This record gives sequence, structure tokens and C-alpha cells, in this order.
Amino acid sequence: MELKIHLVPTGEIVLTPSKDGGCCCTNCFKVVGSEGARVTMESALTARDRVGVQDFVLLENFTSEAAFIDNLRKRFKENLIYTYIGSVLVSVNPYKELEIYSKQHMERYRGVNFYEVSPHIYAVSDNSYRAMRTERKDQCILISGESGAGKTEASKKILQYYAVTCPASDKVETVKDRLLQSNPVLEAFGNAKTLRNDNSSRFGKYMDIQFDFKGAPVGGHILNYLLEKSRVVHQNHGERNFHVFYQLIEGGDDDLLRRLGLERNAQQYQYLVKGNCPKVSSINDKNEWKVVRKALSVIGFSEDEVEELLNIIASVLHLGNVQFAGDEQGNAQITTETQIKYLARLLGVEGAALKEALTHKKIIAKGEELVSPLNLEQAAYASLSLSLSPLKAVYAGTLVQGRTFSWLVSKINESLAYQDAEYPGRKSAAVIGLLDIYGFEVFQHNSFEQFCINYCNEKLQQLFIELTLKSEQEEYEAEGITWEPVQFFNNKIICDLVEEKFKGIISILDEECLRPGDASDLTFLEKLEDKLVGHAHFVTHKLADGKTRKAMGREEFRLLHYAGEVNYNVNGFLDKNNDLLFRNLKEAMCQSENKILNLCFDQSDLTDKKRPETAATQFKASLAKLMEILMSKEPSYVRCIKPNDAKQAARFDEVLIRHQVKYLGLMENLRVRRAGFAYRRKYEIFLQRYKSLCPGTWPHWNGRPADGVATLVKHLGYKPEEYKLGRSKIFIRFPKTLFATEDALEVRKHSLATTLQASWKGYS
Ligand code: AOV
Ligand code: MG
Repeated sequence: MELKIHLVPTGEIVLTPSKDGGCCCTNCFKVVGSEGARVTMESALTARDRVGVQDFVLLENFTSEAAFIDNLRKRFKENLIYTYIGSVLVSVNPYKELEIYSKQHMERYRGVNFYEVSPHIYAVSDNSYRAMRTERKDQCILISGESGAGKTEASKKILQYYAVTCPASDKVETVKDRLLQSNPVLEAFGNAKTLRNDNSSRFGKYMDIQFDFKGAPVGGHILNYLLEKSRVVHQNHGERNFHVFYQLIEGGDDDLLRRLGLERNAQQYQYLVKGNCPKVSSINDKNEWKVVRKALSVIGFSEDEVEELLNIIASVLHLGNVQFAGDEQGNAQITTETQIKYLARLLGVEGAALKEALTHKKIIAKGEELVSPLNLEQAAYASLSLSLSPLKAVYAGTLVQGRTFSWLVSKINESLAYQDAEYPGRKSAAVIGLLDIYGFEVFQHNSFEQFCINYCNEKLQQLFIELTLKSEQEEYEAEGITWEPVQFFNNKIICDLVEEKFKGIISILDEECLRPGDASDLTFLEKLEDKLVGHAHFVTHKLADGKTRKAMGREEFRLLHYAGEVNYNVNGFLDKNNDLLFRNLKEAMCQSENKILNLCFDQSDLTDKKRPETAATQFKASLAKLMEILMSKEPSYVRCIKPNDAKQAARFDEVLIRHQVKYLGLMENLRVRRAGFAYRRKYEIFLQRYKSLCPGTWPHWNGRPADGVATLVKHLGYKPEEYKLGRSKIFIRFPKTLFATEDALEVRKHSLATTLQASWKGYS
């Protein structure tokens, strides 16, 4: 039988059956033997070796990537998915449920210092919470890692931790519920199955959790970033549309489906079968539908609003099934009356007006409206394989989805908004922000969306580099300790390549979008080649000397991202960046009786002469704002690693993991952390942990903690080159010094426990 020996700080030895092998704290080691057997200190220490070190800074060979990976592997094998690099949490996706998220586990981390318990997402949550409470400073937790690495799961665990452990009252309970329930709703409308992840976030999310002066969560606010709208009309092979469509079709009751004119068969809908995988084994759409319906009610959506929302969802599906044919003159005609009938009813528009909008082009020239029918052949020619009319339906579909999603977020924000009953208008005391964006992704075919997603990841990586290095440097300075800077790859060069004014890819793209005449995706690529050829992180089939690179397609450019190379196909870049809805479709939407659409498309859309900013420029501006928000807060980091591409448990793909360790800059992170000193701790905490090792400090030290630590380390025989005393912390240079102290502590606890047991025996 497998047992755990649990050496608690008071010195007792507790033998408990090991459940899933998961370690519950730093002092837990799995040992093999029968219950009641005597466990020697040596076997306990050997067990500790087996599970590796819980903080990479304690690795003896800290510059070795092999040692790093080895430690990660040892821990992963033991289901220890969390490891620190100082205060940064590294998390490896276990791809299976672990029993480490119970209420008891949460309690174990409450109010406890980082290093007293084993690494956990709850430790990071608790640490941020306590820092917010004691220092009254806003916090943020930045979760990064590639698609499928576990960011969204981590953010949900953090939210659950606050919901369970923070002080409560009736009103707070409502807010907690709403905060938690916002997840299933946003995931239904904004997540989808991709090749990388069955529940991939297709939008970026930053959520502020607002706390009052007593530390209770009292409100929240969500900022959403660029939804991958194009998914609504097209999915790559093996991928799906947003979950909500399948949930509705599988889970909606018969009456509802009848009202919406939908059949309970996803195969019927063009927009649901492009990826040829409407069913996914890991997803139960029917059950999820129930969860989402309940969540909508908890958040405070009225029955009418839900109905209007579902009308829109259903109409997107009908829109996808509208078909066109050319009449004798070659003009586009709609051949599917049923769809128009449903669309008219669901959207609350005139059927004739909708038909007209889908088959005609309207332009305003010199103040005059010109309406002309769309010619199917011309249109087909103009947009290659797609004819223009369905293309308009496509536009309507994506825009409706995009705007509906934004409406959904604003509605959730209304419901989460903090209102101080005594002092209306008073802001919450402090916030903890959670950032969960779409992870870096590379597919066979990468388009505008991947370009934006990967750019967003570059920005986040840059923030990580700046803040970790900067804060490290600041800490040494504040403590009056000299250090040597570490070389690292700064990805600013790639961020500049994308976003720099006039010279960057976004500027060049905007220029092409605004240029009248023959601007196309290919002319955009030519412009990129002209301006960027020779850049260290930009590659196309054209070489600087005018020759061509054979291995690359003529419609592609490659960016050498911090996380790897990605080839982007320029097809659709201009359209997606322009993000324009045809005027007559816009008019039709503005006339809609559907209240949500009415809010999403208002008349100013028609009268506003100013050209709206392009999608990429809006995204760039919103990211810049996000960086400002994050910079103004105290950050904590969770770096997520994906163990394999097969989404399987217990599979540690070393090549894949090594690649992530490299691009996440974890080795540099570790080196910086170790540049001077492997370990640092506030005097109070250090003294509390080790005071039993020195007669001068045990059981109490009455003077200044700094002097107590000085007495303690002198007694322990620390050599002058092994440590430094800063203003508020002790800095220890080598892990072995700390290991020796930790071992001494174990021995001390052991002997204390033996003494205790001996004395108990004496009583019995
Ligand atoms: P992501 O957010 O990082 O990808 P998720 O958080 O959605 O990745 O995780 C992907 C899947 O891995 C989840 O659906 C779970 O099945 C599993 N998983 C992740 N973390 C855990 C955990 N701690 N315990 C158990 N299973 C886990 V993306 O949104 O695609 O960038 O864009
Ligand atoms: Mg996610």
C-alpha cells in the first residue's frame, strides 16, 4: 500500500494513505510500505528526491535545460503539475482531473505563505489577495502559454478560489454566483473546438474582480478582445463553430427549436459542418446547454432577452443556408424562400427588404443613392470562388456574431457592476485582474486571426520580460544589493515589426485598405516585401537579392515569432481588416425589431461619414490600453505548458516541452532570478521558519527580525560569501545552503516528534 509521510511543522509524523499520489504540501512524501510501518528519515528524503524540487531556483544545476526538464518530468509523473521559479508559477496541463482543487485544499492555502505549502494556483491566488489587502494595491494575474496549455482552466480555478474563500454576505453571494456564471456564457459564445484545444478561447479576456474594504468580492468588469468572428461562417477541417450553436441544437427543447425554425441536426446547417466534426467526444452539448441556460438566468438575463438572443443565433444559421442563383440577366436571386421567411421573422425585418439587401449593391455617390443588382458571374469572378451575394450573407453573419458578443459582454458587465449601497458612486477598494487570452497558435493555414492572436501573445511576452527583469532589478536596488544583468531575447523587435507607425505591418495593411483602386491582398503582400525585406523576423518568397525562395508560397509571409515561425496566408487580410458591412445590409439591420440588434446597429452607423478604424488598428489600440492597465497593477505570473499535442494524460513530450520552456524564456527567468541569489525571504518569515534551529532565537526572538536572522545564520555557520542581508530581506546565494538548513529543520522536527512520542509513551 502506498502511504504518505506527512511531517507537519509542529513535529508530528502523520501516516496517511496516499489518494491520487498528489502531494498536499512541501512536507508530504510518498513512501511505500504497510500502514503503521516505521518510516526512516532517509526513505522520506529519498522520496523527496523523487518528486524533484518545488522551486527551480533550488536546482543545483540551474543553467542546465536538461536538469530543468528533468525536474518538470519528475514532478509531472507524480502529478505535481505546479512548480515555482521564485514567485512565477509554472503549470503543466495534466489532461486529467486531479484531486487538488477541493475546499480543503483551498483552506490549506488560505493566509499561508508561499513557501510553507507546495506550489499551487491557489497559492498565487492567495498571495495576490493578501497583497491587495495588506498593501492596498491593485493586483493582476497574467496567465500565458500556448493554445491548450491550461490558461482558461487556471483562470477559472482562481475565480473559484476567491468565490469560496473570501468573506461573504447575501449580496456578495449573488456577485460571486454571477462572476462564476459569466464563464459558461462567455465560453458558449466565444469558445470553440479547434485542432489544438476542444475548448479554445476565441477571444481575449481581461476580468477585474472588485473587492470592498472587508475583502469581499463585490463586483466585476470584463474587457473582451477581438473575437475570431470569421469562425461563424468558416471552420477548418476538424474544427467547430462556437459551442452555442451546437448546444442550442442539441439541448434546446422541441418548442424552442420549432419557434426558431431549427432542426435537431447540426448537419443541416452550412455554418456548422465546414470543419466536418459537429460532434466532439469530450463535449456534451446537451448538458452544456442546461448549464448555459441556468447561467443566463443567474446573471440576470430576462426571458425576453434570452429569446431575442436565440433569435439572432438561429438567424445566423438560417443565413448560412440562404442560396443564390443567377436569373436570365445573370443577376443574383435568392432561391431559398423558407430561410428568408424565418430570417424576416427572427430578425424582425421585412422579408423583401432583406432580399433586396442580400442581392443588391447600394452606394452613395455625390449625395445620390445608386442601387444596382449584383451580377452573380461578375461577383464570383471578383471574389474568386465565393460569389459576392453569399459573401454579404457571410459578412452579416460575422458582424452579427461579433456585435452580439460585445452586447453579451456589456450585459454581463451591467450585472456585475458594483454599487455601493451607502455611498453610490464609490469605487471598490481594490481589484485583482485576471488575464486569459487566446494562446499562441500555429496551424497549417494561418490567417488574419492568427496574426492578431500571435501579435497579442508577443505583447504579453514583452510585458513579462519588462516587468520580471525590471522588478528584479528594482528589488536588488531597493535592498541595496549589487547584481549582474542577464542576457535575454527581447521580443520588442517583433512587436515593432507588427505595430510601428508607418513602417509596421498593421500600418502597411491599413494603407492598402484605404487606398482606392486596385488594392488587394496581393498588393498588400508586395508592399510588405518592398518595405520589410531583409528584416530579421520577416520572410517571404522574395529574397533581398531579388531571387525567390522556393519553399514559400506566393501568397504568404512568415514571421519569426518569439514562440516559433508562422506562415500567414494574406488571403482575406484586407476584407477582415476593413470589417465593413455593406450599406444596404446595415440599413436592414438598423430597421430590425430585435432589441439586441437594434442596440448593436444604430442609425449613426449609417450617417457617420467618418470611416471606422480598421480591425487591426482597433486591436492594437485596445492592446496598448490593456498594457497600461496591467502596468498599473502588481503582477503575478502563471506560465502554462502543454505536455503533448494529443490532449492525453501522462504523456510528457520532451521535444514539445523543451520548445515551450525555451520560448517562454523560463531558463532566462530562472537565471535572472538566480543572477545573484537563489533565494530571498523577508526577515520575519525566515525567522519564523527556522528559529527552532538556534537556541538564541528559539522559542521566541524579542528584538528586530533582522537581528534575529543575523543571530540565526551565524549559529548555522553561514559563510559571509553565502548570503547578504538587505534592508528587509535575507538573500541566500546557493541552493545548497538553504537545502542544508531545510535538512537541519527536518532532523529537528524528527527528533522533536520522537521526543514527543517517547514522552507520550511514558504517560501511557
Ligand atoms: P488554454 O485556455 O490555455 O488554451 P484550457 O485552459 O482551455 O487551455 O485547457 C485545455 C484543456 O486541458 C481543458 O479543457 C482541460 O481538459 C485540460 N486542462 C487544463 N488545465 C487543467 C487542469 N488544471 N486540470 C485538469 N485538466 C486541465 V486557448 O483558450 O486554446 O489558448 O486559446
Ligand atoms: Mg483558453
